[in-house]
Amino acid sequence: MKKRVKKIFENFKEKPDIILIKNSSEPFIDHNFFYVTGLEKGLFEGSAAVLFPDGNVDLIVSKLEEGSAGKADADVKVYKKNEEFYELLKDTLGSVSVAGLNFEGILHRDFCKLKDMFPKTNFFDVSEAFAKTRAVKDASEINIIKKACEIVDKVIGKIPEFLHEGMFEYELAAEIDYFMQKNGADKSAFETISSFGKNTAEPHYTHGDTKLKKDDFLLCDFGACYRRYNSDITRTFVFGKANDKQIDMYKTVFEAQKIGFEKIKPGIKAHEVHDAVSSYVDGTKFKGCFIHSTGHSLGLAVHDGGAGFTPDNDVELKENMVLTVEPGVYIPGFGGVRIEDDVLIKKDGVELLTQSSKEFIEI
Ligand SMILES: [Mn+2]
Repeated sequence: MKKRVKKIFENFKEKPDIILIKNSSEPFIDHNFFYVTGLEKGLFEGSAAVLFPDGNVDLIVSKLEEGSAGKADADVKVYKKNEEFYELLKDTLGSVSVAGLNFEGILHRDFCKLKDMFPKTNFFDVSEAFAKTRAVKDASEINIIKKACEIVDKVIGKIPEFLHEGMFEYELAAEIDYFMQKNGADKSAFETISSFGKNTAEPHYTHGDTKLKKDDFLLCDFGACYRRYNSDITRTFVFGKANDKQIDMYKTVFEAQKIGFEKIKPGIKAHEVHDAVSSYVDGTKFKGCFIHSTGHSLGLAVHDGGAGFTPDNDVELKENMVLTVEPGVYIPGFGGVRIEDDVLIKKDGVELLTQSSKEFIEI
């Protein structure tokens, strides 16, 4: 993990003396804490990691995390009472003059406390350096993400068995979540989307008590969280016989995704992928029906920052970035189609990490 810490410091023109990662209580736990420690188990509420330019890491953790923290390649300091935490932090930071903080991860209350405690220290935001470093995955991260993708592929294969006429959306969501864990996921990466009929036209609908009817669309969008890394997949089906409009929508999205895959390569800008995909959809009868961005970076967070395929993202694509490619077409009151896969950027294109079939639509 020392390599990762050094890489973060390399992403600055003017380096800070140290970087401090400070966790609060769930859900305000910084993913970067796990990025720099590689720790897979433990909650680490109220913990801190202090990073040094030579790659060394000091951890300050509560007594109840002492065992878990011991697995990290770091110097571990343990506190029992809150005041002890701040004493240990003072010892570790000493009189640093420039300290980096993740402004996207620290509570404002904690920031104020730090400013009071260290009035001579200049704190600045290092969130971009973290995002930039984390966007390019190392070999161990790629292996873990591949496993998270294998899990969702297995579940997609099971979906036809789960379905029966009249079932509720929440029942399908429960089956998906259960089978992810049964196949090794630690948990769902996010609240599973399982939508039927016209609900499929709402991209971020989760699930409710709509019943599955014959010839309706059904859309499943879910991910597995495995050893803290996430996968994310979407498939859309018709339960029964697809009509011409449904087939047209599906073919358009299928083609749009292919255009995205073909466009992706190191050296181009992230928005170019989105531009290619959205202009294709806008050249069909479904103009204006693709209402979100083409994809996002994937990693410790489901929306990992850094390299998303959004209309305004100028970030240059690099080898070993992992992103989703997920075009969609949505018609309010009728339904929507989205197809999503996870890709690894290689020297001359993409490797598909999720490999579930999408040739079929009727189930
Ligand atoms: Mn996604």
